Amino acid sequence: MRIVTLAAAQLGPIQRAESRQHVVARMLELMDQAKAKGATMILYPELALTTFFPRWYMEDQAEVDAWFEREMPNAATLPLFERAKEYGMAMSFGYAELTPEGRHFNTCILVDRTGKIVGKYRKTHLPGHSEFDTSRAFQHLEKRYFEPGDTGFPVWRTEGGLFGMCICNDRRWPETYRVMGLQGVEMVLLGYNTPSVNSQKADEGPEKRLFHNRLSVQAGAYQNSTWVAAVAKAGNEDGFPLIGGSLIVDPNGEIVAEATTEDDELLVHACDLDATKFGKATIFDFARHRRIEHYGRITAQ
Ligand code: CDT
Repeated sequence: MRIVTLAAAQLGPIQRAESRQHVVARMLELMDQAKAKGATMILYPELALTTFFPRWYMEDQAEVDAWFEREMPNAATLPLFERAKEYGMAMSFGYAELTPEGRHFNTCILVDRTGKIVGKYRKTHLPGHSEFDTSRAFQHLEKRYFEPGDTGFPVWRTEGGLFGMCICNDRRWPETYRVMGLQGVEMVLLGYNTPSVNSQKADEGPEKRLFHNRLSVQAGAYQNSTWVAAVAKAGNEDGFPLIGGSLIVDPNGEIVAEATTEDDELLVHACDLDATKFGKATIFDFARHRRIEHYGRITAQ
């Protein structure tokens, strides 16, 4: 057995006025709980340090850039790195990244138990739109504030296994998991901020959105025989609700832990990475069973 005791650390709402320091204090509280439960790795959501700012329309680039991190770790996040290292706990969280070249990405990192950043992923599938859209009940301006990621979907060998990352909307795309699956991924880590209602379809509410969340994550896990952990930022941010429903899914596609609140909430599960082996050697032995001669359209325009 190769056990990674994973803590999926759901965050409740973060209001627009809430400081990074206050959010980091909440994250540290969850990390303390994770340590007490024997976790060796902790996963936090997409854009974990701030409110989901892409719902706000901004024209002033300085105002936009204030939501971004210019370095990692920085003064606000250093306590996370220090505590995780003290606990010997690996860690992953999402944040808005502003590079020295002035590029903007929706990013997440994987930090090993010694505090070293061993992996960085930049969100590929950016949902939403880039201009103010009067037809929507609320805005989702990821295409305005970020450029599509330039990393692809690598996997990293660390903590005794093969880990991959993706972010929120990426989880709805089978290609996301398959590209990592083809590299032998054993655990996919992802965070999300998903509005509880569809801004363009009033009859699509939280039940349907939670169903699509489970469906995407369970299918990705099963079809690639990998663990997948998906962790929400949940609850009501300044009047805009986000679903909870954080979950850990095993390589059979079965849910082994699921959040019940829309607040800060910790799920802990001992994930055996060796449980990925059976599916990878049988029904999803890609080398034996894939028929790539029929898959060309997937990468054609
Ligand atoms: N953050 C993020 O990617 N949210 C999207 C909302 C889609 S609706 C524009 C998601 O796929 O959950």
